Amino acid sequence: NPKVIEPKWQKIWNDTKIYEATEDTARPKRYVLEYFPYPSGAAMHVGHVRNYTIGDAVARYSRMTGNNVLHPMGWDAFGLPAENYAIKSGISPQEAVAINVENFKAQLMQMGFSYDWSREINSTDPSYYKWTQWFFLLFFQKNLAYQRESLQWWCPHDKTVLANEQVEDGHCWRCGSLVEKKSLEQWFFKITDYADRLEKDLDNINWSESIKTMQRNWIGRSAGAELQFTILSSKFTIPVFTTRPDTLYGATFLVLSPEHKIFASGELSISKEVKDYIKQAGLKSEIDRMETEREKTGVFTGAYAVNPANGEKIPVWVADYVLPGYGTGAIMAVPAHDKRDWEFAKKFQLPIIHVYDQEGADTNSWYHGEGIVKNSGKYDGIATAQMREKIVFDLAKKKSAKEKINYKLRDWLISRQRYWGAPIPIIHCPKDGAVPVPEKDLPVVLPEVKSYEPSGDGRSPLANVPEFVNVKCPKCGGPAKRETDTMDGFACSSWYFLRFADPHNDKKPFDRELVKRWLPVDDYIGGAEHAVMHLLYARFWTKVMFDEKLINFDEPFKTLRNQGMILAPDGRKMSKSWNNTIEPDELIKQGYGADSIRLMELFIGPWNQSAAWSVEGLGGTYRFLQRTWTIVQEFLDETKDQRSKIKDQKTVGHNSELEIQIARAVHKATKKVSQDMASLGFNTAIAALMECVNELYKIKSLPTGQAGQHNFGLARSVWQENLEKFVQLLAPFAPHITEELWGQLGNKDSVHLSQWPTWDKELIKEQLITLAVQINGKVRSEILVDADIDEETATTMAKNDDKVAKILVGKKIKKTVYVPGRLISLVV
Ligand code: ANZ
Repeated sequence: NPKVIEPKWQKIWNDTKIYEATEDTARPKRYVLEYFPYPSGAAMHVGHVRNYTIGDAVARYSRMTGNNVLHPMGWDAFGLPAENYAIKSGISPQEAVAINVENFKAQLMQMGFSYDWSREINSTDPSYYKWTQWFFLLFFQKNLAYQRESLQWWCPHDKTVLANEQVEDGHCWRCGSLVEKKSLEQWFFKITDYADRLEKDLDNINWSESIKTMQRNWIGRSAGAELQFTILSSKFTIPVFTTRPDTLYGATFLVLSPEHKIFASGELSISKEVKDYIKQAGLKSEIDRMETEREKTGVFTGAYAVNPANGEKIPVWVADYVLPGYGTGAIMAVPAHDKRDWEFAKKFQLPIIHVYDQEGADTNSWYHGEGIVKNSGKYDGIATAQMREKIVFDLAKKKSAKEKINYKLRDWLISRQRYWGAPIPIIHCPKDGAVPVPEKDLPVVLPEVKSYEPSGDGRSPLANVPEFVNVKCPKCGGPAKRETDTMDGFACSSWYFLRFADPHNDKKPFDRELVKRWLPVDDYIGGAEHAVMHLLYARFWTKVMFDEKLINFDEPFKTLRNQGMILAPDGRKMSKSWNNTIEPDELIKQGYGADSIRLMELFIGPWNQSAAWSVEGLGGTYRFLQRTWTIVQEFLDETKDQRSKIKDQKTVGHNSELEIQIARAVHKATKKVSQDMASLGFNTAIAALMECVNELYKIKSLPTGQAGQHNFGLARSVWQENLEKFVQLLAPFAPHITEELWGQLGNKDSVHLSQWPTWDKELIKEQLITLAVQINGKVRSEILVDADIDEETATTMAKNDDKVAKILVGKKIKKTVYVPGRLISLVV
């Protein structure tokens, strides 16, 4: 009865603290981590549970195979939802988070996850965010945090700026509102300084290719050249970034972005038409401007530039398809080989010169790719790839070209004009500028406020708290004002995995030695939705800390495992709005128990693929546990007079066919489960355990000579030993029932701290089975093979069989079908 045994064991585990990572360094360490959750008010559903169940199975298996396991849990609790909830309900975010954490923790507890709760952390606790602020100051001192006025994505609904990563298709990632641009003084982390390493080091980590590709695309490394164009009758030169310097002779005009600094410099006398164009371009979203199908617009600036290759005079235009944030914000336009430039040239009747030939390409249109250079003076006749190197090399001598790597990655905007975040520890002094809060004054604690409503003018609600704002400058002692922006929640989650190694340290963010002992994280388990946010930011912080010698590794997560999603039974994503969520609380109330839910989470399909939840499936895992329970009870019952003797009796070899059969069934399962765990093959491991129980049921009922009796009495100690092993194999998946059975079988210590069973190769090798061999649907022969033979070997053996070989002479096999354990069918 799960309702009885599950809470009982949860309490005992909690009291005896068996899941705490220990100081013992004799065993190898293993750090298993699931993303620390956002404790929202909504209940956890079975989709969330899958993530934790996978992590827990890995942690438990690692523990039983001799590792000192760190498996911690904490709360990523800053952010907009708590604050919006506070605005609506009048409960402070502090209170709302406390309630949600309690609920969430109870939900995790009732699932029996093996967390080391002594290391619980909460990102909104001043003892935690003190160190988030400390890291901010470290970034500031290293010139990796800076403030700049810039046009920012602004969510008019949430009244805050958003990072690039938080704008999806022009909409706020959280509330879905159409975002706008607003010019504000903002804080940035200089992640671009690390772009090359963030890209290169992806090669050294064991992550899925799809996540690596997403990061690579996001970082957007692009190798090319920067070329200098001088503006006629001016001292100004305009650098352009191009990936195709080989097309320089085809550059028939320059295009500047409307935001280009030359327009504000006063170097050019600009017409009203240009001024107006610049003004209206600023109102368009970048997404619109990047839209390739859009009608091109632009205005001639009146200025001319000199092509550095041939000295020709080309016009300078302004157009909004050139973006301010990429490259140099100016391009050389090569209409013959670039679609946007082509459309622009066609519309404004600008010259078009093709500068390479390509087989099959139409010179009445634009084409791209590689070819043989033409119309390019002394370079004619060489390949474009060669041209790229030559032209840059030649122009470099005149200082009008250099090789250049560009990245799409932008600096990370981390300031938020909201209340519920870690305050940025900076004081603005009219005399000294931005002054860091001295370390001894950290944390800068969030003051209690009356209203959490953002002011809407781009300032956080903290700006309305004079006691908070008005301070003395730490440098000169004069009157100064505190920064009122708070940090993006992703700052807190960029280092939490380090804090778990030393969660209560009040002198430092963590002790270097402790971090060295536990990190990097061995298995990081979570969904793919964090690909270009958390997973990129955490890598960046780790590299900064590595450079600061705070830690001895520069990648935080060795192996990343992205689990597949659990869909609702209707095949749709589980969501409150569809009203199709399934919560474990409800299933537990119905009597299924956490163990059968956990089994279902893992048995439902390969761990990294999506699957729809099924109520029947849950019935299946529940029945499997009932059968497991029953067979052990029968055994205990029928041997109750000899319990103490059985437990002490060591089995030496196997003396009867019955003993061999019992042991073989369990050893076979031991091998399968152990091997599957290495590749997270939970579903196949559980299938093997189900099969094993079926076999044990068959074996126990083999005739014993005594009517109505099982044969437990004929092989007591072998039954004892193998039922114990079986219980151990099931323990990582169904921790409660196994703990109970383990105790009933006479063990004093927890099954979860027991040593993972081994298997006897000889014992399972001997097991041979007969496979039927069919040719065109007719059974032609039988072959004797190893029970766990793979398809390829089985097919080869079938073909080599004398009878089969004779029939196959001169025939071609069109198809083979292999039914494991039963037959091989050949179609000729
Ligand atoms: C000349 C040229 C000729 C180009 C040609 C392409 C093809 P990726 O690969 O994405 O890095 N570009 C540069 N800066 C830009 C900006 N701020 N806004 C819009 N476009 C910009 O692309 C680099 C190419 O994108 C550059 O190479 C430039 O056009 C354009 F046959 O220069 B190219």
